[in-house]
Amino acid sequence: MENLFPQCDERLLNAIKGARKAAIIAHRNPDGDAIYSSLAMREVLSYFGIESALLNEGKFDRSDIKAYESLFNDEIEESFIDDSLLVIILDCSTPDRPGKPFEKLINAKRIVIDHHSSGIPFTDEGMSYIVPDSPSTTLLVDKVRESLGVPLTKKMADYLYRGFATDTGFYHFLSEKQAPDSLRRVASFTDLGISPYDIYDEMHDGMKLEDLKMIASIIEHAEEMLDGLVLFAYQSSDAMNQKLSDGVYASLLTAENVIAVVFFKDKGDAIEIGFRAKNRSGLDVGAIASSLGGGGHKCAAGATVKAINITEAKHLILTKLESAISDLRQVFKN
Ligand SMILES: [Mn+2]
Repeated sequence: MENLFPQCDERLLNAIKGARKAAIIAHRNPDGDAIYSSLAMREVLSYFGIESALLNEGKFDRSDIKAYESLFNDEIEESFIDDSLLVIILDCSTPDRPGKPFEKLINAKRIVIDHHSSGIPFTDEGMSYIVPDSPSTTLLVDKVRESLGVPLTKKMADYLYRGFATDTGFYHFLSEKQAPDSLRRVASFTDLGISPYDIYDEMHDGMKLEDLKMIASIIEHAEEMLDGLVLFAYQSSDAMNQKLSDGVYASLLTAENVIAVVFFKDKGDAIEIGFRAKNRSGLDVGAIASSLGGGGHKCAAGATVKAINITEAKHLILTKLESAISDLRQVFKN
C-alpha cells in the first residue's frame, strides 16, 4: 500500500479525460523537473488523443534541458484557445511562477500539479494535486498517469526518471519518509530499461572549463557567517546559470560545520537570494524564503527582493537566519 501519494481527486482526473486540448505550463526559469514533467504529461495526454501545447517562459539555461527548448513556446497561439482547452500547471506553487504563457490563459479551466511546501492555491477545489512530500513533480505526474489508467511507456519512464533524479540531486535529497514509495515508482521506470548510470552522465557531463573556474572563484570569495554555520556566496553579473549555482551549493554544503548556504545574485534592480540547508540541521529555509515573498522547500528555496542593495540584503538574511538558528546552534556546536 502506498502512503506517500494520496488518491487523485476524481474532478481533476475527469477534467483531463474530458479535455480535447491542453496547454501545459511549468515554472519560468525551468529546471529538469519542470521540463520533464511537462514532457511526460504530454505523453500521458496523447494516450487519450488530447492535443497539447508545451509552454514555458524560459530561459532554458541549464544544459540538461537545453535540447528541449525548441519544443516549447513562450506564448499560446490565439487559435488554440477555446472551451475544450484545459490548462495544466506543473511544479508551480504560486500563480506568478508560470509567468508569461499563463497571462492569456488566466480565465481558462485549469488543474495544478505540484510538490512545493509553501504557496497559495490558485485553482478550483478538487482541481489540484499538491503533495509537498513528493520528491518531484514527475512522480505526481506518474501517479496521475496511473490513476487515469494510462500504461507507462519507456519514453514516459525516461522523462519521469530524469525529473525525479534532478529534483533529488540524484537521490541525495530523498528522505527516509519519501524513499520507499518513491523508489518503488522509480523501479517501475527502470523496469522498462532506462539506465540510471547513463542518465547521470548525460545530465552532468559537458561542463565548460570556464564555468568550472567561475564556480571556483565564487567559492573562493564565499564568507563564513554565524560562526561558520552559514556560508554566503555572491555573484554580481548575470552570467551564472542554474547548473553553475547547483555546483556552488553542492560544494559549499560539504564544508565542515555548515548547515546552510545562501547565494546572493545581484540582478541590478533586485537581489535574487537562493538558500540551501542541510536536511539534518532542521533549519527551514523555505519558511525564510516565504517571509521574503519567495518559496520552495525546507532545504532548497529562493526569493527575489527588490529595491535593496547587497549590504542590506546580507543584513536582512543574517537577522532572519540568526533567529531561526538560535535554537539549533548549540546542537551543532557539540
Ligand atoms: Mn520540482
